[in-house]
Amino acid sequence: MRSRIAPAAACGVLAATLGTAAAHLVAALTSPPSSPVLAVGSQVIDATPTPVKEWAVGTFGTADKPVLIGSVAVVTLLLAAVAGAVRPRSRLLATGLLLVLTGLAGAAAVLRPTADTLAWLPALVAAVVGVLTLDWLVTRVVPSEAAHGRPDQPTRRRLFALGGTGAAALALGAAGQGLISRSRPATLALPTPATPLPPLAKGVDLGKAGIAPFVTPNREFYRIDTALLAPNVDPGDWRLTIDGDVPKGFSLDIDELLGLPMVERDITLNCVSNEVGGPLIGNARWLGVPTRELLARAGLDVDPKDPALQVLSTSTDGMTISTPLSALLDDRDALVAVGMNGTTLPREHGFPARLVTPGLYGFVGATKWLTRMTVTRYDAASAYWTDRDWATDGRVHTQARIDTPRALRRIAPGRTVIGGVAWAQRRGISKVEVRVDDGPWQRATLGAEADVDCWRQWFLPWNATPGRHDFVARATDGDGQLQTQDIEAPFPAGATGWHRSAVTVTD
Ligand SMILES: Nc1nc2c(c(=O)[nH]1)N[C@H]1C(S)=C(S)[C@@H](COP(=O)(O)O)O[C@H]1N2
Ligand SMILES: [Mo]
Repeated sequence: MRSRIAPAAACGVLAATLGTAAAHLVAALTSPPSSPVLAVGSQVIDATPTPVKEWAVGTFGTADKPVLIGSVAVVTLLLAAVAGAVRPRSRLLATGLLLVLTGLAGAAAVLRPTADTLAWLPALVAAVVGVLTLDWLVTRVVPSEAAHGRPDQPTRRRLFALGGTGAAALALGAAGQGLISRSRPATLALPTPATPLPPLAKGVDLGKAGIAPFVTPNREFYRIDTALLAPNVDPGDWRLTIDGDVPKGFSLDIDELLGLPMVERDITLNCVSNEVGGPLIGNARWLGVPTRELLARAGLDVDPKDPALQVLSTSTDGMTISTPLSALLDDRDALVAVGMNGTTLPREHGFPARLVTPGLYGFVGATKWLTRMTVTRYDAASAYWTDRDWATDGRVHTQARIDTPRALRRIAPGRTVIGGVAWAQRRGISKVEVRVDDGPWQRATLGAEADVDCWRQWFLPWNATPGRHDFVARATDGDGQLQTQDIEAPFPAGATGWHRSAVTVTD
């Protein structure tokens, strides 16, 4: 009896894998987010309690998504193994278990905020393929009980059935994934800005090795969002709607948006989940239309400073983000951006259009794949992160980060620099100080200021002597306010505290 359980469990795992792979391919052709993998993964993301999510982002960073999908896969395959293991005893029980699993995947897909009419189809495919494959595999692979009198397949045939199923799953899954991840070629011709920015002053980038470059290349720009699959928006189908408590709501297609006067702005964007010293920050030159202009066109006639008012923005993947209305109306030039460092927005960063709001963390001002901006009251509608207890006031805290020497590295003795970046969007940076070991605070040299909304590079020449050394850096903002030493975790309003680092100098 014992010898039947392992092969039967293997049949369960392979049947579920083939079913899931077939469903992934069907989803790629009909409704990609409804793939069982993506739909279940997205539901898990939305249902994950904030502390667990923070732990995952803190521990795995941008790899949080592969880790999530891997965990969901492990749980699913364990249950599939159970379904396989009981199959020789009870076909009803095994089939029932597979139907429950695929039924949950179907429910996950249908309940997504962006579900379309075919959302149920991939799960149905998974169910049919999974059940039929399990039936087929079990008769070929699992030794029969003597009473049944069926001659067993030779081992070679059994392995062939299992291997063939695995190979078919791999092929279908890879085909589906290939189709899903293939981006539409960006066919947007970016307009030239009506108000261009001059090229960056040379002094903004000090050119010191190891310090984050002043302009973050698009491919290195951090990516944070809840989308397992970055939406692949067809600009031809895309519209931006401005509505809510405005007299003249309107909507624009992509050509109309691109036809509006565009401005360029250098803005540093960072994530509220960034730990002190963390990597979730980047600086880019954005091209877009000031939100102020779009809201004015809607005939907005409210007190522009009323703190009870928000713009609830919505993305094509169903994300909702609350931004204070005042931040989208004042002179900071929050943008509906279509360009990033001279190209259209990369798919991962919100193609074809996103919000960028200087001075606010991304979760309250940087909606990607933007499609709707609704003027409303904070007490009338709540956004995704608000529902998960994050702060509504997402103003960026002043921070200095030590980029070089890299923490915990061994370096050679001699003349080097301690350096990094510091930011306090809207206020600017006036000073960065560094303390080595128990020495005095020393004032670092700053890169030129491009804009109060951009980070500044800084460095301090340092003669590295053998031994272990500790560094602390702290910034003072443009209003003369020293960065707080109080240590706060990212949740709920952004991390604070001074960045500390250490290296060992060896001779
Ligand atoms: N549609 C959508 N937009 C989003 C998010 C999201 O999850 N979905 N995350 C926000 C958060 S938390 C941040 S920090 C920024 C990150 O933008 P980036 O990935 O381009 O760096 O996007 C914001 N916009
Ligand atoms: Mo974020």
